[in-house]
Amino acid sequence: MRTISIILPFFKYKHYFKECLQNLAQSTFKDFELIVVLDHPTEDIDDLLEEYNSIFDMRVYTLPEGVTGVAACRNVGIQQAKGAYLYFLDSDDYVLEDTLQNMIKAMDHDVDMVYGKLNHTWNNKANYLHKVENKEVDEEDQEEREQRRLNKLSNFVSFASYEKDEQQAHAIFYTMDNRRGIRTFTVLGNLYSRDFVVRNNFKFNEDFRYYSDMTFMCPLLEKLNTALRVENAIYVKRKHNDPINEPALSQEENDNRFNERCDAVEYTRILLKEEGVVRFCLDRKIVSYFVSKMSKRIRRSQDDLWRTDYFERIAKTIDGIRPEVMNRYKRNSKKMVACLQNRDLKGVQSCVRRKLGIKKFFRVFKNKNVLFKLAYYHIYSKKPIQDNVILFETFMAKNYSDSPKYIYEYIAKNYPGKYKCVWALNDGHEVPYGAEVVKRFSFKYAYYLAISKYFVFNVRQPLWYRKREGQVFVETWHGTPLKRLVFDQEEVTSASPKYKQQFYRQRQEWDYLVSANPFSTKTFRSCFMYEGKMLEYGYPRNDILYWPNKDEIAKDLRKKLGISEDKKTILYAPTWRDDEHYGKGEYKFTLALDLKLMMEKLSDEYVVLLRTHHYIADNIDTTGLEGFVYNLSKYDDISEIYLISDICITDYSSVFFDFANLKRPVLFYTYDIEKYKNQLRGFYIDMNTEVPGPLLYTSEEVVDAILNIDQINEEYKERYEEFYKRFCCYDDGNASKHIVEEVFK
Ligand code: C2G
Repeated sequence: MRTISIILPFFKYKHYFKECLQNLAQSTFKDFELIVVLDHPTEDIDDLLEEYNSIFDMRVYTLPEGVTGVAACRNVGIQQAKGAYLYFLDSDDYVLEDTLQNMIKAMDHDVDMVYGKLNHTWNNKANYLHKVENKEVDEEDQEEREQRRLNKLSNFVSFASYEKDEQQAHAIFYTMDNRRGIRTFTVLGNLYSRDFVVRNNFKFNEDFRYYSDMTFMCPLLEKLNTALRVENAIYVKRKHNDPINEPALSQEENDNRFNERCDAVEYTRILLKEEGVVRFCLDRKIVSYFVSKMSKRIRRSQDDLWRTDYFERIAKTIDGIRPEVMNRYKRNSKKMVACLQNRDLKGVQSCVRRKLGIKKFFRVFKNKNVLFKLAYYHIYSKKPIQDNVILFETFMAKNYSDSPKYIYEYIAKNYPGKYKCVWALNDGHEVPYGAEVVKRFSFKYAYYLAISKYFVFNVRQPLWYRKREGQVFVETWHGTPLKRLVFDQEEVTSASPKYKQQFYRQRQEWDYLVSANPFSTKTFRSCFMYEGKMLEYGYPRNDILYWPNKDEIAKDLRKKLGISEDKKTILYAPTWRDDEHYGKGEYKFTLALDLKLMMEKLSDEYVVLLRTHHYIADNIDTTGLEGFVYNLSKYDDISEIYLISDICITDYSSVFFDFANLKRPVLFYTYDIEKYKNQLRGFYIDMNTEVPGPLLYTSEEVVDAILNIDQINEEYKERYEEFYKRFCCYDDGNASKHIVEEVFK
């Protein structure tokens, strides 16, 4: 007999399942049987099952026709299990190498249950571990946290006034999944004695799709005699970062969900003793849900169901709570529940108003920066939209550049006085043609977000922006995609884990999206799930590369920067790396290109124009390289820099798509391509065969390529031409004109 039976239901998302199995295969504890229960999957997983059948002691069962759900799968698992202990593992989650081993060690004591630890993540195991390892752990802080936890626990036991149920109270405290203030019953992360489960006939109620865990867990907790806690047995519960296309059960939107929550609580109550800590916690859970989550919906939701049917439904469930449950709630919450029990909707709404008002007050008090947002919602958004106002922003107001700059200048030159143009610029520097300049996230910015008719942005709008009817949003974006974006990215390591969800909402506010080539059009449709109007005229930011006076502009700029006329120039413009950052939007950059070597070998003929991405917070030290390296990282507009660059070196930045319009040589310094491709992003095109220049891996190779640039030009001539036809086909110097004529009719 195996020691552990792992019960693993599978419904969908093969790629998560694969990772789950891969991680399980790395477990140091091997003495388990794996019981996979299939809930009518639509993906073909035969290859996976076959592969792992030879690695694990594995049995696969399928739910009968007409039966579905994780509850049914787990019940089949329990029935079929032969191991001494049961462990539930969901196919989209994973365990760490030592999780099972650590639990089994504790099971030596022969207990009903060992509870481990549930950690939440949005990431795969490699990224999860990377984050855990890089988290600075302050030992004092950890001790303090542990103490706080113990206090909370003893508080919890006495607070429940069920001292005799101390064992159960401990178990509840450690096994409930405490996410965002609502504690949920979950079976995950614990090891159960099979004998204990079978003897007591604990089962999941198969009528429930979302809330069956409580039907298994509550009676089990009530019967628990002996349990132990193991701190270092981690179950990693994974949130899906694409809840739009691949929602986890907890992220699924379903009209039945609400009623099921109430039904499950009422059903579970029947299985429990009238008095006792488990019943107490079950009741408290539904009250907390009502007070902290549902009440907001009652006040704010557009859907009237929250004030009618749902209101009635939860009132019925809450009528059945034990009276002592309300003891430790705050006065306003008690009043809210009393109003609910009297079916007094207005009373509940006024309690919610008070609660939210107090919360908002403290938020403003703590952080005055939110004041402009309040002004945006409550004052500015009530003012009329002004038909002639256009708000422009590039790279979170870090500079005056990119396509919005060229669209703005076209408007300023061709329609003087017709529009009031406003630029968001953090350093507040002036812009030509007299546009008003406002700081991002200021009162004025909030004002213009609310009353402008038009928006021309090259990045996403602020999360708190809510487009008003009549406003027109032009999203220019900021590059032809080489690296995978948003919905095409499996892991989102750098941005907020809610990135995809937020993006999905934000892109619905875009009326127009600018595309520089057919490839971008196709890719944006998929990576942004964008269905709106596409402006396929090329990039306004590339217009300058076709202007008849571009050589004059270049000459002036060289003079302004003090670059001597007899030197040729090499632009080095790398991108940022998702995993190397200090804080939000602030990335590290370690220069891997040996500029000293370049100076040694190339300075007779060349100078280097160094340009880091706007996300990079590090200031590259160029001491000793004066006169050879010009750091143009703070220069507003890279398009102007292209004009004075004879060669462009980049890595995975989209700059080469634009630079190629000049038909000048491009080199790729891709020293970390394997990591970038496999771990960080992945690419849309094949870097080895489709980009218009060689991939170089060392500084020596870069120097060599520059010394032999004519030969490289010859070698890559054909590929360059194909590339140009494919990616530069729309650019002709008139993108701004076409876009203005179409949008501002
Ligand atoms: N850029 C720059 N200097 C750099 C790198 C980039 O000025 N050293 C500017 C270029 O205009 C470039 C744009 O920022 O086209 C976007 O930079 P990428 O390096 O391509 O990276 P990212 O900001 O992640 O955008 O579809 C494009 C993607 O969204 C990539």
